[in-house]
Amino acid sequence: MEHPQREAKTFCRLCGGYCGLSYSFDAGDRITKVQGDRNNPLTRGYACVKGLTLHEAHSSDRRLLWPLKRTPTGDFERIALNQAYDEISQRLGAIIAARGGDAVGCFRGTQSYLNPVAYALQPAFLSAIGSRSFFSTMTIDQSAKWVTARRIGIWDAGLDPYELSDVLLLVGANPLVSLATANMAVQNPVKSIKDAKAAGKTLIVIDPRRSQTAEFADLHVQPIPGEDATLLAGMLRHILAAGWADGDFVRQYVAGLERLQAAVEPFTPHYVAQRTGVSAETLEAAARLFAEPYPDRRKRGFVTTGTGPSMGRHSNLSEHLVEAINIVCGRLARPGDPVVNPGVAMPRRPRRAGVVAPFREWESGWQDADGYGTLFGERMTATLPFSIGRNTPDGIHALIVDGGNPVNAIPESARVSAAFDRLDLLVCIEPFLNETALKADYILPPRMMLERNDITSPFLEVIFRAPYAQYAEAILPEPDGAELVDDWEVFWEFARRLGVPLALNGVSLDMERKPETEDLIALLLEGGQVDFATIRAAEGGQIFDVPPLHVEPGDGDARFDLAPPDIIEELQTLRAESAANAFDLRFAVRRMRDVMNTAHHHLPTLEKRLSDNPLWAHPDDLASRGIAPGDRVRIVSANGAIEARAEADATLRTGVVSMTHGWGGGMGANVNALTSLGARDPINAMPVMTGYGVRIEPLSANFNAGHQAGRVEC
Ligand SMILES: Nc1nc2c(c(=O)[nH]1)N[C@H]1C(S)=C(S)[C@@H](COP(=O)(O)OP(=O)(O)OC[C@H]3O[C@@H](n4cnc5c(=O)[nH]c(N)nc54)[C@H](O)[C@@H]3O)O[C@H]1N2
Ligand SMILES: Nc1nc2c(c(=O)[nH]1)N[C@H]1C(S)=C(S)[C@@H](COP(=O)(O)OP(=O)(O)OC[C@H]3O[C@@H](n4cnc5c(=O)[nH]c(N)nc54)[C@H](O)[C@@H]3O)O[C@H]1N2
Ligand code: SF4
Ligand SMILES: [Mo]
Repeated sequence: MEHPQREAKTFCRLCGGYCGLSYSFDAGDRITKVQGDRNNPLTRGYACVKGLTLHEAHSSDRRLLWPLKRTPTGDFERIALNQAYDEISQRLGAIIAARGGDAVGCFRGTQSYLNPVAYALQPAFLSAIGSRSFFSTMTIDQSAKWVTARRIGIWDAGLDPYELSDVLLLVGANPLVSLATANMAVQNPVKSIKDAKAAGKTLIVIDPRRSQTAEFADLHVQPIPGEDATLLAGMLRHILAAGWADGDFVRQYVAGLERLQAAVEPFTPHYVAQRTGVSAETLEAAARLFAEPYPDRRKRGFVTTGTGPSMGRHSNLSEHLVEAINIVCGRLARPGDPVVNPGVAMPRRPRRAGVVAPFREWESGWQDADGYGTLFGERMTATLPFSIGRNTPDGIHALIVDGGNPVNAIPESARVSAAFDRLDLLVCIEPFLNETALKADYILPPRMMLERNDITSPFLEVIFRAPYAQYAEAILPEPDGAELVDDWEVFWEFARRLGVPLALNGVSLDMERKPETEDLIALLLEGGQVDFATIRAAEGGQIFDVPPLHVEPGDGDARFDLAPPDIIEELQTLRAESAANAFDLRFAVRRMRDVMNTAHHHLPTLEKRLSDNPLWAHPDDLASRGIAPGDRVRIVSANGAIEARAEADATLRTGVVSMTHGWGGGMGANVNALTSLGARDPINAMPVMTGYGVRIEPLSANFNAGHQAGRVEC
């Protein structure tokens, strides 16, 4: 037996699971074992295959190891890092001089969210050059939550604490796979959900598919995808009609309930059943389980959502109705409730049981040439393909992409791809030649996570249901001969050359001598509840002993606005529209456990497990079309067509097919060839990625011989 010579603890930062990892190395410093760290107090030994194969990404023979510059012939050639910084800065300077700061944009992809220093410096750099052109994946994800927070108002103390909840209603969220559901314990998802069940929590899941999470549900409601707004309107109607609202709460904190009640009135159980495929009895049962008060005490627990409703039509209306149900049922944290995570790295802040008044920044603030404004300081990602290259003040001419692959990820790939070709300058901070990097003028490959000193993000620490943080030192050396960057350093180098100052956490950075990452992390944590040295010393992560915090009574008389005119109007539109569909099937989004969006599909271990993204369909839907599992099929939407391998999935509702996004860069097919930027929401430009109509056609064996699923444009 080989005895490990070195053990090291770190954590995976691919997703918000933040799984603690434990690495063993032999005497030659080769990795001998990777496992979830059983001693990690929060993640308790869990890690998925993505985390357990992280090191393969670091040593991948596809990894880019030095800066690349596009040549006039379209190839890439190596360029020295400082030369790249000089050239890019010079070009950025010229674009800013000619067109103003807004012409330079930055796109934050998923792999820079959990890199806190880069996360902070991206917007800091943009504001230093006078640009408002900050884009992130949030606005092609669940920005309905942002729209709703602003439109309905925010309860400062948040939803009912998960720990005190009797009932959880999940709409289109699958934390067992995604580890991404707000306000819930998602670390070590199987253990967490079993703990929740053991604690007596009732789980209701609304999902067109019997998802891994729905397997644990007390009630699984299986609607037609894309109809969440209709279903939720029907549920709210039922709750109000049954008298299950929290009258005292509503009287004190709510405006507009009567108008909203009138507007949901036409969503009768019969109408909802016809349109969503959910029977009146099931809708009633779900509403009762969630909302009916106990005889002796208040029922607690909340509705929360994932990408299912946020990617369908009327996504902002769906989210509004979700929050309206929470508000009407009074499912918000009350004075005296514990704040289970008062924070570790961030300053202590009181939580108040009160409303932060609605505020429509997209109407009152800056707007682009199409009338789209900003949300929480960001422009809308699905406007990017329209703004790129145009000669209006909102035009984007240079873009820095950090840890993302927008050419694949933004709907309607053909339009997005053409737009990116119009950029004067595209810079990607990216370790692999993804579809976006292939269009870049410069690619700056980053140190990957196991090569960086890093901390669980202070900005996102609220996701932990305990005052937890972990710091990890780099555990792998950089590959021999590599010339890599720290994501944050790119922004510092540009700012220095452009002669603009950068600030972090209110402190001006030294723009002459480059700071160390450690210094910047320390700066981020200034004012936090636990000092950096203490967090750093707690190897392997710790739940810190911060003084308990409880929700305080609120002050002020702000109210939630349940019935703003645009919501009432959208309910009328929804009710009037025809659910008729030119296609016989509906497409549903879904994620796979083994891959994170577009990243890392080609790693050896993952490639052995998954070679493509299949088209999942109910066995009956395959059989009735003469398709056998394994056959290749063409999937056709109103906007395009792709090919894929059919796979039978009896967990799906019949009439629904499902496929995972993020593929198509050499393996599998990109579902964004099916989607469109045509119909986008007027506030957040959210396109439709679920619930749209498709048909599937068998492909003849002949036609298909030897094909990997490629993208086919219609
Ligand atoms: N049709 C459809 N489209 C969708 C979705 C959908 O459900 N359906 N989902 C949407 C959602 S929710 C999202 S969040 C977006 C995702 O959109 P993006 O964030 O644009 O896509 P990712 O694949 O997550 O991009 C991560 C990139 O980071 C790179 N990377 C890996 N490690 C590092 C690192 O250490 N440093 C840096 N700098 N980069 C690294 C990876 O190689 C990869 O290219 O896609 C959206 N698009
Ligand atoms: N393994 C893994 N984990 C991830 C990611 C990944 O790619 N892989 N991506 C990360 C990212 S970027 C994000 S945003 C989160 C997302 O986190 P989640 O939103 O939890 O993502 P999913 O696991 O796709 O769960 C969405 C569920 O919605 C259902 N659904 C589809 N259409 C509809 C609909 O119209 N209505 C309803 N009610 N349900 C519907 C699907 O069947 C699916 O079970 O996950 C993160 N975590
Ligand atoms: S990708 Fe897997 S291992 Fe990494 S944090 Fe997420 S769940 Fe954990
Ligand atoms: Mo996402």
